[in-house]
Amino acid sequence: MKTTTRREVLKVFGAFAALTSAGGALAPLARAAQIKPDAKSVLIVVDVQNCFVPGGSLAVQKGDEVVPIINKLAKVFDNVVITQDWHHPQHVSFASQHAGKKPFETIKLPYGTQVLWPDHCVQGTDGAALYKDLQIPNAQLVIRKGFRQNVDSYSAFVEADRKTPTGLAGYLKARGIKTCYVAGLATDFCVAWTALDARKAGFEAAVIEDASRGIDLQGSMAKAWASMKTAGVKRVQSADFAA
Ligand code: VGL
Ligand code: ZN
Repeated sequence: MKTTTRREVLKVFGAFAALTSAGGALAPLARAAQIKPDAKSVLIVVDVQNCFVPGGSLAVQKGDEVVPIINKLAKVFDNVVITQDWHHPQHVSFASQHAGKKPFETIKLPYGTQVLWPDHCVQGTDGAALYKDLQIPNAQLVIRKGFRQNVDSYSAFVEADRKTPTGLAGYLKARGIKTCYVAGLATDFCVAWTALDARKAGFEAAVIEDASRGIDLQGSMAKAWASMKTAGVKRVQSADFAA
């Protein structure tokens, strides 16, 4: 009986690697698998605002790194929607509104557990403005969320009471959109909730991982990716998109 030596196995593996690497014979196949957004796809750019980038009041680590990636991605989409976290000055999600409470602790509200945050994205302030380097002139809608004093909204589709729609699903459906690509800040909060609610509203959904950054509060990053996987949210990279 002929036994396959380690050397032979390595040789075969090496040949396959050469074929599939850039420029190899199979490279065109790999390229064909790339995502080409069409008229039925939308890029949802979540909360790329001053408060969430380094130096902001609720800074997401390396949050600014998503900006050049998103600017480039937005150019290949026919449809781009931008979200803005947009809170009442005494918003219920602010730790400052709850005596004895500190940021990142939780409280119970009528609609469930609420994480308390530092004051951020107060309506009309510089902190709530879109980050200056975000350049998406072709964006067609800016949707603001979390503007009611007593209800938060991580999701761009439904407020934290899980009942009140923002209108985004209706807008996208009326425009014939089938697939939502979600990117921005923060992966484990507003990006994840938006992608999960996109699925609930009947859209295909994917999160562009390297075009997003997370807060990662007590395992929230792993939890978010797990729930997204269960819900059928795809996990893609900016390099998967045809340039
Ligand atoms: C966000 C916490 C509080 C987000 C917004 O954009 O992910 N996180 N408000
Ligand atoms: Zn917020």
